[in-house]
Formats: sequence, structure tokens, C-alpha cells
Amino acid sequence: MTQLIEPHGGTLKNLYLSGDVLAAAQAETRDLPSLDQTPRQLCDIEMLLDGAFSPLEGFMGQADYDAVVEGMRTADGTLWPVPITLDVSAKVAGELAVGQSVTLRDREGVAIAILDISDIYRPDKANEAAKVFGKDDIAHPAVNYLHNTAGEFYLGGKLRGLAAPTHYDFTGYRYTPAQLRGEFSRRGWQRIVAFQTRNPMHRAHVELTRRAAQQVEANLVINPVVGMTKPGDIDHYSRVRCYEKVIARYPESSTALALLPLAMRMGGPREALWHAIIRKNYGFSHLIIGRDHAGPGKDSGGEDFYGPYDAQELVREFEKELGIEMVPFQMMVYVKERAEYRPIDQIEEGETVLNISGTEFRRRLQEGLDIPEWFSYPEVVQELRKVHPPRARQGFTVFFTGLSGSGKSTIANALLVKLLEIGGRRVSLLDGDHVRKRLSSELTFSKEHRDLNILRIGYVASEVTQNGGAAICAPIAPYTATRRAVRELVEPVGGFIEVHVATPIEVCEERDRKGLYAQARAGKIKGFTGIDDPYETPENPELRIDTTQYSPEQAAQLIVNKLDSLGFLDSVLQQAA
Ligand code: PPS
Repeated sequence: MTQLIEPHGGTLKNLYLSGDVLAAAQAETRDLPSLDQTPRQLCDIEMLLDGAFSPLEGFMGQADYDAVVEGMRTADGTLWPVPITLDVSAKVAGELAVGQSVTLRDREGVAIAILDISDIYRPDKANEAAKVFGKDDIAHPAVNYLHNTAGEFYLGGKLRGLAAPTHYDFTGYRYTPAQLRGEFSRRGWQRIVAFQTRNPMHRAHVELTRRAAQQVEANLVINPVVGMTKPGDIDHYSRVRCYEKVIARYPESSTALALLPLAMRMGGPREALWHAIIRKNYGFSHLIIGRDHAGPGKDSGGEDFYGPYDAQELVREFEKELGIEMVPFQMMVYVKERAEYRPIDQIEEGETVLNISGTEFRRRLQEGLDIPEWFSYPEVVQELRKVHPPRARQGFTVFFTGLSGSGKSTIANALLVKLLEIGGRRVSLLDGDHVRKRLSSELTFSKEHRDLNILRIGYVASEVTQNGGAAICAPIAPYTATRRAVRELVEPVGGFIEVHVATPIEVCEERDRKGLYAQARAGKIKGFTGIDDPYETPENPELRIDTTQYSPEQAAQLIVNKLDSLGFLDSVLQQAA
């Protein structure tokens, strides 16, 4: 009988009800209020219900939340570095009460669990950001989520599981912790090392994992995250098809592939510790922690959020207490003279090191450039090229933003005609005024409605982009966070070019083509952008155009030049498509 590592806290939780208790709970849901859960919330629920987050039995109440944020332990002293919370809007929080239960449903309305509410509390989000993620800076995806997506209140309480969230994809590689433990026992595996990844695997990763498994004499499981990763990452469908190719390069008897439905937070060191706890629950004895584990990239000052080996240091500190062992790894690089991969700290003087960063790799894919054999496997590159064609064959969105009267519509119309003249793509124009009539006719200019309006435009633009077209959007889009949300919708499916039409307000007001500024000054229109409603200037648009310096035709040409330099207008490739 194989002896696997104990789950965190000693017992593997299973929060799913069964038999008569399940039937009674299902009947109970008929009279309970319901909350529809987002994909990220469903990831947390799935991992709570099947025990991947053992010993947690639900969403954290205030005492656990505070203790975790401040000291990486729940109130009873269990090591737990990341808050697991259920956020709701102030309105929803106001309609609920402690002691009440609520049904949590998936997007199709299926009842997944009942939450028995023990706490309703308003978190200090800035403090959570600073303590858990290191800095209150919305360049961090989880901090951005916290401030701009998550509701104002958290609900805490135990969960009663009714049905596992449904997955239609790659079911053969999906295991609950109990199932994976069973699989390890069936295979007689006791020492098992997990490789956590959110990226496609290339030769360096295969080398690294092979060495790691040999080093600790363990079996290897490629354990990629397929819940949610960093916005802009390669989608999990493409990645899993790549892992299927890569797994064939390992000996079948010692290596396996298992998917992890985790919603990552990109929390660096704290996240690495969390990953170790989760892997322990699945029965792994070892976890590989590489360079910059779960790193979110740069902060708004251009600095890395975490040091490259901070995650290893934190996990080392708690390794004994946890029981799961870390296999720390340096970055693997290709040594030209040796024609092999080596950890970067084992390079000798005079040796030539070759490496292609993730960003450079994406650039090569996007521009249809060569990807050398020493870097990846032809079958992996081929798979990625299918879903990431060069930019000339991708769709894109040109997203104008600027004050009323800044010239957005005029430039957008000029750009429309120029793109039609160039040909190769269908072009859709989503002009501010036009959208307000056809897509958002019931909306006002309140912050909430402006956001809804922009998100609708973003949704349509992402559909056009995904299908290879060009979407030109020309709303005011006054808020940074909403523009970013649109970028996050579009970038995974094509190009996103934000154009700030930076005409000074004095000029817009002087032009006052529609007479709206005069009305706003006279108080006849309330909440007018730039007068008594804010316009948050974009900090890093792809292009900023001051229309006092350029004619509409010149401005449109600047955008065409930009699109061309980014590779979107390469007519040779377009014709070949
Ligand atoms: S937003 O904030 O992005 O949703 O605005 P948008 O949909 O682009 O709507 C812009 C047009 O609505 C007219 N309008 C106002 N603009 C700003 N503030 C207030 N309160 C307002 N009320 C009406 C205005 O004509 C905008 O058109 P453009 O083309 O930008 O001048």
C-alpha cells in the first residue's frame, strides 16, 4: 500500500453532500436567494468543494481573513497565505444577513453549492493588496481585480456542495485530489513531483522537469493551471494541446498530465506557498519552484513586483512545517557550444548562452518569424501557430478615447475609409453617438452606465476582432479601469490599439460643434465629461494624437502607420491567407 503525504491540516475535505442530505439540500435551494458566480469564483468553489483547499470548509469569515492577510495563517493557526473570499456588491450584501443561506450557481444557473453565511464584512482592500500582493498597485492583476472587479463586501461561511462545476474539455486529465491520490496509489507512485505552469512548455521546461524528477528520484506530473491565469496568457485549450504533444517526449511509465482548475492570483511568494499547500492536498511529495514563480511582471514604476527567487525563499521557510518538499530551480538556458540546456548558475566562462523570453516568443509568433529548433519542438510551434497566426492574419481593435468634440469620430471615419481602401479585412465602426442610439439607447451618463456602455462596445469589438475583422471604437471612455477591462477582453483574441485623441478641453469647448459644452456650462447638462465629470487621461496608449497639430487625414495616417509597424497590415501575408 503506497503511503502518500498527509493533506494540509490532516484530513482531505470533501464538501459534497450525498444521499438524502443532498436531496434535502436541493429542495432547500428552491426557497433560497441565489448568487450567480463568475468563472473565478467558480474555480475557488470547485477547489473548496473537492478538498484541494483543505482544510478550508468554505469562504473565509472576517477572523480568518484578517489573520491570513496579516500573518499568513487562519485564526486557528493553520498556515494559509492567500485569502479565499466571496465578494459581493454593497447592494447584494445589504439584502443578505448572517445566519441566512444562499445558493451559489454557475453561469447556466446550475446550483453548485449552498453557502451558510457566518460573516458579512467590508474588507480593507488597500491593506489586502499591500500585505498579500506586496503593493497596492493596479498594475498587479490581482490588485486590479480587487479594486475594479470585486464587490465591496465579502461573505464568509461554510459550503455545502450540491454538484461539481461542469467541464466539457479535457475530462481525461481532470482529477479531484481524491482521484489523483487514487491514481498515484494505483500506479504505485509515492514520490511525485508537480510542475506548475501557465505557459506552453518548450525544451527548457522539459529539461528542467526531467532533471528535477531525477534529482529527487520522483515521478513527474505536469500540473498546469487551467482555471484562470494572467490576462493575456495563451488560452488553456491551446496549451493543453501543446502539453499533450510534450508529454509524449517523456517515458510514459513515469510521467503524467493532470490539470489544475485554480484561479491564480499571480501573488509570487505567497502564491508559491499556496501552490505547495494545494499540491500537498493532491498527494504530491514535491513541487518545482522555478525563477519568478507566479510573478505578475512589472509594477507601474517599471520595477518587478517580486525578486526572482523570493518565492523559493518563502517556501523554504515553511518547508518543514508543510511536509511537501520544494525542488528549487534556476532558469534553464541553452548553451550553444554544448548544444544542451543547463541551469544558468552552471554556465562556464566563455560559453554562449541562448534564450528566448516569453515576450520575444510571442512576438515571433505574432510576426510569423522563425522559432529555432533548439528553443521548442516543431509540433508545439505548429500547434501554437494554428491559434496564434501572424498579426497580418489577426483581427484588431482601434479604440479611440477622448473628450467630446476632440475629433474621435472624424478620425475614426477617415481611418475606416483608409482601411477599406487597403483591404484584406472587414471593418466595423462603433462610434460613440451611434452606439448610444443602437446598442445603449436606455443608458444614461452615470458612471455605472458609462461603464456598461464601454463594456458593451468592448464585447462587440472583441467578437469582431476574434473573427479576424477590424473594429474601430470611438467613445469618450473616460475611465482608466474600464478601458483596461476592454483591453483585457480584446488582447487575448487579437490586437488592441488604444488611441488617445488628446485635444485640449479649451479647444473642444471652443469648437463646441453640438453646443453641448455651452449647455453643460449653463448647467443644463449635468455630469458632462471634462466639465463636471472626470476624464482620466490614458497613461500608456499605443498612440496619442493632438488634433491641433494634425488634420484628420494625417491623424488617420498615423494610425495606419502604427498598424503597419505592428505587422497588422502586411499585405503579402494577408493575400496568402
Ligand atoms: S461614454 O462616457 O464613453 O459612455 O460616452 P459616449 O458613449 O462616447 O457618449 C458620447 C456622446 O454623448 C454626448 N453626451 C455626453 N458626453 C459626455 N458627458 C455627458 N454628460 C454627455 N451627455 C451627452 C456627447 O455628444 C458625446 O459625443 P461625442 O461624439 O464624444 O462628442
